[in-house]
Amino acid sequence: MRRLLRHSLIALCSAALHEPAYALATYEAVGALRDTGCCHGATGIAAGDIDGDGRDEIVFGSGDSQHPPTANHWSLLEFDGKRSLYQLRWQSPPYLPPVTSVNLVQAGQSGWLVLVGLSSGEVEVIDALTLARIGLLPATNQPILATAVADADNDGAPDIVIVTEAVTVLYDAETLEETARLPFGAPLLRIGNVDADDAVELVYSSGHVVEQAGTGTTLEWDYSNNGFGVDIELLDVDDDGIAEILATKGGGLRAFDAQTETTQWVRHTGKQILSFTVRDVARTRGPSFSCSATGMTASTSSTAGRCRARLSRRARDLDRIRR
Ligand SMILES: [Ca+2]
Ligand SMILES: [Ca+2]
Ligand SMILES: [Ca+2]
Ligand SMILES: [Ca+2]
Repeated sequence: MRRLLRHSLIALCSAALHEPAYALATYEAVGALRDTGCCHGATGIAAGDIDGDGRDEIVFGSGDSQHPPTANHWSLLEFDGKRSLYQLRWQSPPYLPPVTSVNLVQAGQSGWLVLVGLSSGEVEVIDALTLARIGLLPATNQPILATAVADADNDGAPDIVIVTEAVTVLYDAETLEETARLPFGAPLLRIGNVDADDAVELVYSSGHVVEQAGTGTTLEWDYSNNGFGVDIELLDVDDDGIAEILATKGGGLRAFDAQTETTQWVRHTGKQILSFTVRDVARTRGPSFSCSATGMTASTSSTAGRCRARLSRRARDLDRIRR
């Protein structure tokens, strides 16, 4: 808990990262939005310096998967230094089947990729720099819930990881060849080292901790009777060199130790936690823990000013939790 106390608790105005959410609010505030969809960022928002100019670009999906007609495209924003705001650089044509997950990832020599997960279970792989479609991964026939790039099978090479409610599929990030299929799925997956062995684990919000070594799959901890929570992140909160599993459920925030298979601590916020991330948003020396306790997505309609005001109010709410 020491690290949590050392860094301030900071509220975010989006389920995604602070800066992209803020930039998206700025972008919408100037009225530059030309699409008529809704819920911008609802199917994913991610940032990265795609063109290497020192400034992040932002990729986000639009629409709400509960209302498929509107969940049908994604957009790329680029910073306009002259006007000091983000501008729409590109917007996809409408998709059918609808988009369910959008992510921007860095995949070794492949550079920056946009992964567009569809309700059909396919994932489009797009070169983020040229916007050319370079592959279509027929992962499953279930909606894509999440995507990631990490060395999930511990062979030293990056993998594209595709997650649905019931299955996880790994692809070689260079060749786009399928390399493994795991019988685990969940709304949310995090990948990191959460125990004493050097391998990274796949940590599912459903409560499964899985180690993949090549094509061999080992279930290392089954907490699925309870599940870790709605939203999970991995962070070494006790400075022992091994990440804990941080999870939110209702108004509670829990830290799980996968090595001892125990709950390390519980915090009750007294409010419904709707979004949560771990990020050095305060530019402190290490990662901060951040969450939104009252729930609002700035990327839908808020102006930058309103976003700031809500941020500060939430920061006070969370400061009370800290004490
Ligand atoms: Ca850039
Ligand atoms: Ca690998
Ligand atoms: Ca490990
Ligand atoms: Ca630890």
